[in-house]
Amino acid sequence: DALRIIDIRSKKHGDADDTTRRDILDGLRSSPPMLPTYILYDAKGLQLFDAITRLECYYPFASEVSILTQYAKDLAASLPDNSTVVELGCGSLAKTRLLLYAIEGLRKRTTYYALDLSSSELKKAINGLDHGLRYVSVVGLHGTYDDGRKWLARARSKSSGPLVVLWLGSSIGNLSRVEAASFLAQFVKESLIPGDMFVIGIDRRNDPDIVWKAYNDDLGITRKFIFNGLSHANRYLNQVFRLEDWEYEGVYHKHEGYHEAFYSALRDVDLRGIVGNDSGYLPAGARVRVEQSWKYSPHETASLFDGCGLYPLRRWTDAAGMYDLHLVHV
Ligand code: AVJ
Repeated sequence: DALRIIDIRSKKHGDADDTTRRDILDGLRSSPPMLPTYILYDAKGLQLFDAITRLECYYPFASEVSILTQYAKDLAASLPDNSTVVELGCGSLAKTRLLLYAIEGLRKRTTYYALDLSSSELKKAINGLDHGLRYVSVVGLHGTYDDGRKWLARARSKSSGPLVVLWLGSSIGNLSRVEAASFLAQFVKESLIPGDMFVIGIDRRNDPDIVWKAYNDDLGITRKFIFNGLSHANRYLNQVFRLEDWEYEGVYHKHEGYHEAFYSALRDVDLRGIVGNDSGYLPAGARVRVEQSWKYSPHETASLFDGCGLYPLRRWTDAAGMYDLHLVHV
């Protein structure tokens, strides 16, 4: 079987680079200053994230793996026959393969579309699947979430089979609660029809110390992952960030329920030349946010789904009760 990867990017090459550059500058000009979270996910970033998932302290991954290990068959059985499954941000496919082989085991004809930002990592991930899949056909989609949503809206109008959107890893946590609700609502409105489903992994509001440790490991892998974002940003900004001017700082806001990752300036940093105004002057101690990881109580999850027209069908939880995999439908 030839490896199929479809390039669905709306912006390519130079245009995509211009957008990234503009997103970075807009972020630095805003107050408080920030960098776009997607800057963390170049090929190197995906590899470092993969290293994070092997850390014992990064429990969301282990929890989701344990849920899929135990319940993949149950989940596969809950999916319709002849469905099209589209995964947002498939990464290394380490977790998804558990579901794909469960679907295969039940002999349910399924087309699986793996969407990700890095085509090289996508190729590796798909190649890494064994060739034992006969009922499940695998196709890569190279693009952003937005590209994926638009592609899905077009696919939806062409096919009448059921669609299942797979969004694992509590990646929904990288959006604020309001953004998460409108992201899901936009999918429901533009790309899905009644009967279509979402499978979403969501991390709970766990013990604050445990959450903090998940993002502040002793080996410094998370630090490397976050710092790689600065190196990635540097490729768009003529190397303006000197890595030695910055430190990684992770803060868990327990009342609001989110972890926040910052670059914190170790000394005064002057980026006015590139930012174009005074907001480019970052005094020692200034923080540039790059990521938020929001956590959900069962009540918050229920109102998230309720608010965007998604109805809960099933929920699978790990033994420690820290993480849920939700099956919801439109
Ligand atoms: C894969 C986006 C869900 O926010 O928990 C892990 C990324 N960042 N450690 C998360 C991440 C730092 C992760 N997501």
